[in-house]
Parts: sequence; C-alpha cells; structure tokens
Amino acid sequence: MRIARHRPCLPTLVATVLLAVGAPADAEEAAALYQAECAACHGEARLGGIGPALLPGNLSRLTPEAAEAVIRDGRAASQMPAFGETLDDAAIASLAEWLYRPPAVEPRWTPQDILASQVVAHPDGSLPDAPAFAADPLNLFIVVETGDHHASLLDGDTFERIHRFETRYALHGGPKYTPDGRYVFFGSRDGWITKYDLYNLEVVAEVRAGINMRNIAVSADGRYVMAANYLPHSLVLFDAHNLDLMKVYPVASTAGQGSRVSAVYAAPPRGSFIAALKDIEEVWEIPWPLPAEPVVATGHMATPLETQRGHDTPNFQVRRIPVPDYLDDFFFDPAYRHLIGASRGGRGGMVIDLESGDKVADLPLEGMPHLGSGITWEHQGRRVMAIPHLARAAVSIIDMQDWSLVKTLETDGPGFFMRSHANSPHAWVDVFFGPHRDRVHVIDKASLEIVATLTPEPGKTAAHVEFDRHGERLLLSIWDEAGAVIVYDGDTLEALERIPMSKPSGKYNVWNKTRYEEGTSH
Ligand code: DHE
Repeated sequence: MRIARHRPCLPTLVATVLLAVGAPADAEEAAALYQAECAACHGEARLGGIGPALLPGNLSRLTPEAAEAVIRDGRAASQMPAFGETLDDAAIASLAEWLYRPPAVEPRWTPQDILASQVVAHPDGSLPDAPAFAADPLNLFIVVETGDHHASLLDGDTFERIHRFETRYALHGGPKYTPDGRYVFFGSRDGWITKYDLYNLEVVAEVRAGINMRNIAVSADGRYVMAANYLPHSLVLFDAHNLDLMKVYPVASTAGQGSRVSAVYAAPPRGSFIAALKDIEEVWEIPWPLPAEPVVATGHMATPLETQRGHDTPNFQVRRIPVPDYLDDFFFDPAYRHLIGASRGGRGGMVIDLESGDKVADLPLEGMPHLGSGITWEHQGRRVMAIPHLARAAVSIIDMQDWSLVKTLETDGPGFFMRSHANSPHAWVDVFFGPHRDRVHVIDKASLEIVATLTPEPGKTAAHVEFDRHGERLLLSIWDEAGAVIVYDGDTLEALERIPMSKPSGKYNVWNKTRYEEGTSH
C-alpha cells in the first residue's frame, strides 16, 4: 500500500502507524485505515458526521466497485475528496470491502433514546411575547456559520448583527420558522433539533431525533416538526411546542426493506409532510390535522388548505405513493400538486402528480439537477422553474405547464444554489464547483440571459444568496473560515457592505421563508 501523503485533518498517530504496517491485509488494518482516512468526517463508528453514515444498511444502492470509485475519485456535489493520489488500489479495495461488513454492535436509536435526549430549557410560553430588539421581526435573517458552528441573527433593514450564538455541530439544511416568525428550528447532521426563540434569544428545547439526520420540516401551522433520518431509517414526529416525541415511523417497504429518507418538506396547501426515500421507490405523504377554520397558508398559495387535500389518508398515517425511481432530490410546484424529483444517478427528472400518484412527465435534466434549490417565476404569462446542475455547467429553465425545456443557460461551472424574489428582476446562481467557484451569475428573469457575472472576492467560493423581505437587497456568502456575507443592492448589483462571518453557509429571511416566497427554498 502506498500513502503518498495524509490529509491534514487526520489523527497523526494512526496515520504514522499505517505508514509502518503496509497494505491492509485484514479487517483490522482496514479498520485502522478507516480511522485514519475517513473517521474525521464519517464518524469513528461509521455513524456519520459531516459525511453520511457508512454502514451496510446505508450502502444498498452502491456496489463495492462504485464505492471504490467514490473513494478513489471523490463524489460530485459533496465534501467527499478523492483519495486516488493518497491510497493505492489495494488499500482502496480493502477499505471499500470493509465498509460492507456489519458493525460489531448494530447502532440503535430507540424512542427511549429520543425521550431521554430531550431538554426543555424554557418551556414554550414561559418567555415574554415581545421581541427584545427594535428590528422588524419579519425581516430578520438567520445566517448559519458552519466554520465554527454558530448562527447570527441580522436585522434585515440595517444589517446590524443583533446576536450571535453557538449551534449544534454541523447544521445542515435550512432552519424552519413557525408561521409568526418567532421560533426557528435547526437540524444538525448528527440528529439534533433545536427550537430557538428569536424574540428572547434563548433556546426553548432540544431533542435528538436520530444518529444521522437529513433535515427537518415544520407544519404550516407551526404545531408539528418532522425529522428525516439516514440512520436509523426513520421519520420522527414531534409536537413543536417543546419538541415532545409524538411518533416514530420506521421507514421500510411493505416487504420490509429499510430505507434512508432523502428529505422531508411541509406541503402547506395539502396540509401534509412529503418525504422522498433513497432506497425504496416510494414517496410518503403524512397529513397533519387540519385546523377547524380554513387557514390561508401564505403568499402566492392563497388556497384554503381543505380544498387541496384530495386524498383521505387519516391524520399522521402514511400514504405510500409508488414512483418509478429512487428520488434523491425533489421540489414542488407552488400549489404543491406536483413533485419534481430526480435520482442522483439518473439521466433526468420526473414529475409526479401527488393526487393521482402518477408520473405525468419526464424532464430532460441530465447532469444532476439540484432540484432542492429550484426557484420559480412568471415568464410571459407562464410559470417557469429554474434549477442549477451539480455536475453540469448549466441552469435549466422549464415550463411548469407542459414541462417542456424553455432554455438551457450555460454557466461558468456547476452550481449549488439559486435565488430570486418576486420583486426582483434578477435570479442569482453560484458557480460552486470548479476553477470559477469565486463567481456568481446574475440572470435577467425577462430575457432569460446572464446579464452580469460578479467575482465578489477573487479566489474564495461565492455561494448562496438570500433576498430581504422586500426583494431589494440581498446577502451573498463568501464560503471561507475567514468569510463574510456581502450585502448587495438587488437592482444596481453594487456591493454595499461586508459583514465578517465564519464560513457562512445559508441565510434565511423570516418573511421569505414563512411566506413561501417563490424565489427561495422552503
Ligand atoms: Fe445540502 C440543503 C442534501 C451536501 C449545504 N441539502 C439541503 C437539503 C437537502 C440536501 C435534501 C434540503 C434540506 C432542507 O433545507 O430542509 N446536501 C444534500 C446532499 O445530498 C449532499 C449533496 C450530500 C451530503 O453530504 O449530504 C449535500 N449541502 C451539502 C454540502 O456539501 C454543503 C454545501 C455544505 C454543508 O453544510 O454540508 C451543503 N445543503 C446545504 C445548505 C442547505 C442544504 C446550506 C440549505 C439551502 C437553503 O438555502 O435552503
């Protein structure tokens, strides 16, 4: 075995031992190699960290040959680096083979574990009902800083930092707000959900939903939180008030095959949570109880909840919708009638009618469309959606009436995140991968042309935009330990201010999120 160099984040002692032992001839050596090369991101016990859990039950879609290729070449659109120059073929094969061996102790996270993890610091309703600051509470931004695991609360009018606080390790996915914007829920990759009171700047409650979590969703009425896990294979429902456990849904096919959950989202007009699964060709819909009075959800979805709920699944019961492929990534039309999904390894996307459960269209979306960051707008009287691709230097624009491809815009590299606002003439897309990762494109939503390409800080990754509630100014991240968010004027594209941050990943404006603004993620 050849180890040309070892990565700076590795435990030096173990790496030194490995240099001495040579090729890993047995499981013990492969295990040591795992500790040296992989544990920092995937966890010492393979339970996940900033990378996913690596246990046989989570690798069912990956052949050992494909696992070797991922170790050798890295994985597109993730933080998985290539080890091809560090490890020789024998070491890679040995390591890949070892990952498919069951762990000595099968990891478990039972309802009792969930209950025991719950901490209620300030029971819901025990803190004052007015904000402790003067800023517009509906124009606040949460900025997640993954560099040192903190979050900042910004005033969306003055961009003054109201507060900065420590978060759980490795938050991932967008924080979710209650409809009044008072509380925000964070989810971490290692399974923790934190409910935070923005008015009082205090944690209300925390609970650990799983060992390796994908994301969380909050019902449109703010009463329920659903967590989607990779490990264990489960969805977990909580009462949002103090994060009391309500129900654990083991995720498996009717034949008993378990599955990771790709993600879960709230579908307000349907009054339900919708989850796509990674290892079973099914989408799950789980309705929450409808309020006695019709609730107009928000923003452009001015439809009473009842009228859209066309199926008769009882509250909190699972409706299984068979689909033709695994769905790793997905998105919805504004009415939440259609789910637009894609498999990471697939050659395109598909549209599922959530009422009939039928596939109604195939989409020409090669190159790993990042549907989770899709946005929509009105173009010449028709609604279009635009999505970047994780493995292709392009943005695809699709007509949402007949699902035809309107345009493919060539970009300077594959992108991760896309953003706009109903009041802005522009859509922004980053160039997250490749040599031009310090650039962002600005697209004119009327002409569907790139009208500007900015390089906010040469050499540093520029990514992820979020507008203020008015659609006038926006925040863009400089994705670096010594990074920043830069405030731009949405019309003139002029940089107005630089606010230092530690690797700011996402920014989340209260108004845009609670109103399900068309130009942002939900
Ligand atoms: Fe994410 C959101 C999946 C890698 C940063 N990412 C999401 C969501 C999903 C997802 C399903 C939507 C959840 C939500 O908001 O409720 N992400 C995946 C992957 O499958 C992938 C490719 C591999 C993985 O490691 O899980 C992946 N994601 C990354 C990263 O490497 C990023 C860039 C850095 C990080 O923090 O891990 C990253 N993902 C983000 C961010 C969001 C996100 C900042 C929220 C975007 C938003 O604006 O809503």
